[in-house]
Amino acid sequence: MTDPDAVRARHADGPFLRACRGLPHNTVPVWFMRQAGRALAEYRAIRDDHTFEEVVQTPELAAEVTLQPVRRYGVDASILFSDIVTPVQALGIGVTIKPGVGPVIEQPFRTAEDLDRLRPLEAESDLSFVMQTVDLLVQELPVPLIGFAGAPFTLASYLVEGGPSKSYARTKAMMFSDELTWHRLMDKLAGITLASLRAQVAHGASAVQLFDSWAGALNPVDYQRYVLPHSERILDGLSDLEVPRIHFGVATGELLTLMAQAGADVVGVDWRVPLDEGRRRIPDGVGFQGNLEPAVCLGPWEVVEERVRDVLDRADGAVDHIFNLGHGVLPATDPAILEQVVDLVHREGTVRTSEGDTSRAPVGGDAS
Ligand code: 1CP
Repeated sequence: MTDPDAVRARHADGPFLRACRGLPHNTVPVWFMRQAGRALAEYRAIRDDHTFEEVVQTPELAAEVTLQPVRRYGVDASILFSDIVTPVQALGIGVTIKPGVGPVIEQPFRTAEDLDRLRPLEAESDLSFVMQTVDLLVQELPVPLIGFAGAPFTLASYLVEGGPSKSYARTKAMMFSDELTWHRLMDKLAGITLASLRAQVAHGASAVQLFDSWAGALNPVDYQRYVLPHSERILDGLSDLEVPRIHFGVATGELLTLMAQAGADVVGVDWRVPLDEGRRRIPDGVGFQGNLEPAVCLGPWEVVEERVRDVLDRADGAVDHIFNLGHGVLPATDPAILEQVVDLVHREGTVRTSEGDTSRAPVGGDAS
């Protein structure tokens, strides 16, 4: 295993980690949520011969798929190829990733007794294939690796609904009708997520992203009561590791302030919120990431170009802005468009370095 601190030191001066820490840098960093898999023909070629689970559980394949978008797009950060349900799958909860659907749970969680099926995660052994993937990646990656995990609410939504959902009715039914069981479930999931993220960092991930993809289904009052304490426990539980913590969810315009308060160093802004408005909702000292609408990338380049410029204008050269989509890459996206987006952001994105307006306290580590 490569020394994880040496790996992080190697990447510390790159624009992605400097932006996460609010430190001056020359180019606006850019990466894309769901950049691995999805749109790339080279990913589909691997998937023609292997199931999703086989790719995730074979370190050489998972590392290759993680590297593909770095080679193709020239992004400033990579994200581990895995899934938010991988840890619970490793604990023996029957989960299948169905092509075109997403995670499907064999026996959904509906009662207090179901919680007995979730034991604590021993990340080194339960997720040994993930740790081996991280070990391989940090040796060869030219850019920092972002580790990730699902936040408790989003994981609970899959376990309780049994698969993807639009209304989260069963999840909310448990939340409102059996608060004790709800908090016990969230507590167990928070422990699993924290163990997974800490292990990814121990193996050399330079930053982590906590995906609370479906938290936007909640209003701020319910988010604060039923979700925030658990996500806060995870983010707080990572603070001693001194890696930037990114916190993102879809349609979370009304939750941005709370998601920052949960302990994030950077908050991901969904595409529905104008980025300047999103930034106003995020407290000073916390960076922001986003937020080109993914579907715009299905349009002609002239439209994409105009929207990329709009995102850059709204970010206003902030030293703590990381360019990204406002949710994941859509499968039908032409990779050539994403390549052009990266070029445009690197060419035209400017970072203001004047004091006062954008500088902020660094996140742990070497602040020099
Ligand atoms: O580049 C990357 O991001 C690749 C690694 C990755 C990540 C970070 C995958 C591979 N999944 C995820 C996170 C993930 N998985 C999230 C959070 C990000 C988001 O909001 O998009 C979520 C909600 C999931 C759950 C999931 N897994 C879905 C969504 C289902 C739904 O409810 O709408 C799907 C389709 C999957 C399967 C999956 N995971 C990853 C890929 C490439 C795929 C497609 C599977 C295939 O190739 O057949």
